[in-house]
Amino acid sequence: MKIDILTLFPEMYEKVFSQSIIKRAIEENKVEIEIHNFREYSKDPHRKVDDTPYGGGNGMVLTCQPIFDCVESIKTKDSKVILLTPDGIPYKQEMAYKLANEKHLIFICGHYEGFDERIRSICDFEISIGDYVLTGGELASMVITDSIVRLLPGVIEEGSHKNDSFNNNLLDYPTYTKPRVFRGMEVPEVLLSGDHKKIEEYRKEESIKKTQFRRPDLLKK
Ligand code: 6GU
Repeated sequence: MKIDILTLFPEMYEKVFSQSIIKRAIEENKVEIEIHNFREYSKDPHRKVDDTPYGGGNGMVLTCQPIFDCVESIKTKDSKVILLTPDGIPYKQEMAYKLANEKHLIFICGHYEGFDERIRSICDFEISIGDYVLTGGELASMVITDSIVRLLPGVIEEGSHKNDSFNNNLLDYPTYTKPRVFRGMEVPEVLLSGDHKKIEEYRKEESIKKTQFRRPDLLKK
């Protein structure tokens, strides 16, 4: 998979994508991630990328030209162009699975007060990562990229995401490791029993109980 990210703040990505599982996925060519500073595409003599809004109002608005030219220079027939905005479709694990099946994703990070409405015309869809407002799409693009890359074949053990929270609309069951007793807190007996059928039943029950208690909204789906 190839992921291109259009941003005015490329340095934000350096540390995030050079650690741990994402770093390894890149090194093993499971994913290629390229960060583009769309300011470099600006035809303005001062490399301007924003301007004041028609009709008045606060702040600056990202202009069409640099973003259109940047997208057009990297887009192919296999690309999905995604705008990151609080107005977008709420991002869920289900969408992470769908995006993980694409060949090429292009993320556009808005910033400042907003972007020219006509930028939406070059996008296949728009995503929001939650009901709050960020200063820009950069953090959202990192969150979404992380959630997709871990699902790509061979990046982490298949079993580790088979039981992820949100699969089947259930939260994760509790897990324990050594020691058996820590500060008086014991590992549930069933997990030491070696009875795999019983363990599976216990985990399923705990998953359902936890979801009922913490996220009853998930069970209604
Ligand atoms: Cl994708 N962008 C911005 N700027 N704010 C957000 C968001 C995205 N998702 C939630 N809030």
